[in-house]
Amino acid sequence: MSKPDRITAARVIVASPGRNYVTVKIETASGLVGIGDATLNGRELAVAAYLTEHLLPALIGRDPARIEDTWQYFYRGAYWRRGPVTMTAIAGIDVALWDIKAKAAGMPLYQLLGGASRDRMLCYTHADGASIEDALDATDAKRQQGFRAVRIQAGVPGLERVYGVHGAHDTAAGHQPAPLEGDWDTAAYLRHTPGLFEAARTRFGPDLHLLHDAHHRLSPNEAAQLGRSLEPYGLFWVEDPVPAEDQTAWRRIRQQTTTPLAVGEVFNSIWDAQTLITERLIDYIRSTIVHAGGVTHVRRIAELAALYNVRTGFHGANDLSPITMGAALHFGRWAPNFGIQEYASHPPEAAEIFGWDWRYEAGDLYSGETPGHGVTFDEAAAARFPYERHYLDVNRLKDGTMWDW
Ligand code: EZ4
Ligand code: CO
Repeated sequence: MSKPDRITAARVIVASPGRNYVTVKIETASGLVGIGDATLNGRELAVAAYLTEHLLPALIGRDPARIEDTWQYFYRGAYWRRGPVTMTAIAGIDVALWDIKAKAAGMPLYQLLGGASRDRMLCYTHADGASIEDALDATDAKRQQGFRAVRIQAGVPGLERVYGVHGAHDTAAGHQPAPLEGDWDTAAYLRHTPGLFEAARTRFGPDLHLLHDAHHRLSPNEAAQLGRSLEPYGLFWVEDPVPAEDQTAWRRIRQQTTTPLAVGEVFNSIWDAQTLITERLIDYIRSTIVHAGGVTHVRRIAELAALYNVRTGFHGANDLSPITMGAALHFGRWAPNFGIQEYASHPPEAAEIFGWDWRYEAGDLYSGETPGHGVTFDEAAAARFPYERHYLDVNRLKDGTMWDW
């Protein structure tokens, strides 16, 4: 066996090309460079500090090929384990190390994972509008771009600022002082939403895959009502109907509706989904590489899911950097239980600091063939886009009660 390589430098770069992205860059003695995404939307600097102060110093001198041991060192080796900050930081390192290993092997990442199960990955994108008509016009525009699966969100009469319709965050330049606030009324939402999907089916016919994100706002019984009321329209899935940490709540939803269910974008560990998967309470697991400990840990989640006939439906909003999309597409190319990949395009300025070889075509995403995960990072260009504090919104009921966003 040849002499092991050695990690000589590791740093974290926070840049805001249209929105904040946290990038881990690792260099080795043999001259290899790997990059990983460690973006945690609205909490970016917490992950950057966790990396800079607590993980990266201990990485120097280690053999980059020992990905599993490095993962265990930072997960099992930590008394305070799990949580979104920790697992996103570990993911940034893990993906950079997979990038290095694949480059050292001269292979695209999917080959290291076990080779292709498919060459294209079905994706879904977002369409939204303040009214049902606007939301359906937006859906039609996506359909004309070739999308075969669309997540539709519409404004609810009487509500001023609804998730998915009115922008996820304030886009004004400079530091945002505090989160924007949305308003919420579950009864109004439950009355309005079936009409949205009835109109979508009427207008677009049976073939278009329709998805919807309830964004954690309902009780289990309300979620069951939503699922039942949408059954006539044959949705691909309803996502996050209830707050995601309450795994046993899903037993009631599952018993009451056949509408397919997806959850997991806020999970950071296999333990968050253990009951959901092993009791077959969901159809799609959405945990993805950046927030759930990297390729090394998400592979465990996907393998467990495969045993129980649960498929992947990875989170792919544009606050996950192009690196995560690159890695996710290699993963999806391999995963035997791949289901669908979320795809929302990145801000145009992101292309000034990231380069990628993955691509969208006619409703599908394709991974590239470049050795590694196929995404590059220009550190000098990143310096032109300094960090700006941005929050995700918060949400309140009409009477002012703090609610789930
Ligand atoms: O709210 O990525 O399905 N997608 C989503 C996203 C999430 C954001 C959080 O950073 O729910 O819009
Ligand atoms: Co979501």
